[in-house]
Amino acid sequence: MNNRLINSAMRTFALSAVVALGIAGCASTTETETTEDTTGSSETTTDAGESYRIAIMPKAINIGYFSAWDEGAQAACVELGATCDYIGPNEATGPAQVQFINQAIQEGYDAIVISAADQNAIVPALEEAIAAGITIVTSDADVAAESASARLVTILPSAADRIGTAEVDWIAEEVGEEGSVAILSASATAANQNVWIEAMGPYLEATYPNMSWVGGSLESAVFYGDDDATKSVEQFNAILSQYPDVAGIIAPTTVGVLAAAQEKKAKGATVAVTGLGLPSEMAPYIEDGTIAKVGLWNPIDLGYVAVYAAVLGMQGEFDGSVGSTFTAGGTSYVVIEGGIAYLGDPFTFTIDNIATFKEIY
Ligand code: RAM
Repeated sequence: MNNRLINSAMRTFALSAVVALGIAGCASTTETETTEDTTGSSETTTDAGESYRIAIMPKAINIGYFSAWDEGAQAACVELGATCDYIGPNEATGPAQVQFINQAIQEGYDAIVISAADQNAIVPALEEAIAAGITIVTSDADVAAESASARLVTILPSAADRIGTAEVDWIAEEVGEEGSVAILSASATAANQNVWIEAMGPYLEATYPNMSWVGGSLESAVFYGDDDATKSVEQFNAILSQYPDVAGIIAPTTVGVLAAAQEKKAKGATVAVTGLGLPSEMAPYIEDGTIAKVGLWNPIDLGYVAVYAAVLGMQGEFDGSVGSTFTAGGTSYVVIEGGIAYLGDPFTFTIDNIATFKEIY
């Protein structure tokens, strides 16, 4: 079976899993704006009585992680009767995303749910969208903290320090708490990558006295693969040639960790690799022992919750202010300082549970 078929089979499985878990049916806050059709499904509508049109915008459209994120978004859209289009660039950059934000403005979308490829470059375009009456929710990767007013709320997996420090623990376990470590990141412009990496620096230094960053500092240890498979392989090889003694590589990106696993296997390299990996993509490398452990939250849930926040925001049920709450899939989310709602800590995947997780996302 090729990747496309595998992915599509998984999407079907995961969607039924989401529904089976009882996440459906939570549009109860929509009394004045919800209509029941004869099939019993709910539809949320604009003032003009049309269903909401939402652009679901990944960093880049060809990344498996975002297909899963979109799957959750689409499940929420079905429940809420919204019309959702998955649109975005082929490369994970701010300028490439701006073209799609502008397109969404021109086409009159009601909301954009977006993972920001660039925490700054997309902000003016988001502000134009807001001026045009479009509701913005960031999800997965936010805009810069000082630009928080460019979105209603951000839906993130969990606190940056929890994600960053967990990855340091995973690599420490793999290398026996000894040796130097490099980071194969997605991009210097992505807020999620930056906040996780910032949290890794002091934690490794404080917790593992016999470990260090390659080149002697956190800054020198970070290589960027731009969430592009080819460039990530190049950067993996650049790490090995620049630092032949490197003990471990943390790749906090599904694209980077997959590229690193593939290249590690192809080369027979001994460097330990961990990071944030999609279980369906990483399974072959966990099953054959190339990789011992990676982790990730459920991107399906992340997309699902973000669409709920956007629709409830448009309906005036939720204003994104600190302390405000909203419900999605039977779970209540509270907005904390910075306009952030968190989903939950990452799961970890090893040979003991990969067979189950790879079927879900
Ligand atoms: C990649 C993207 C995404 C990140 C995951 C872990 O797919 O960079 O933003 O959250 O990895």
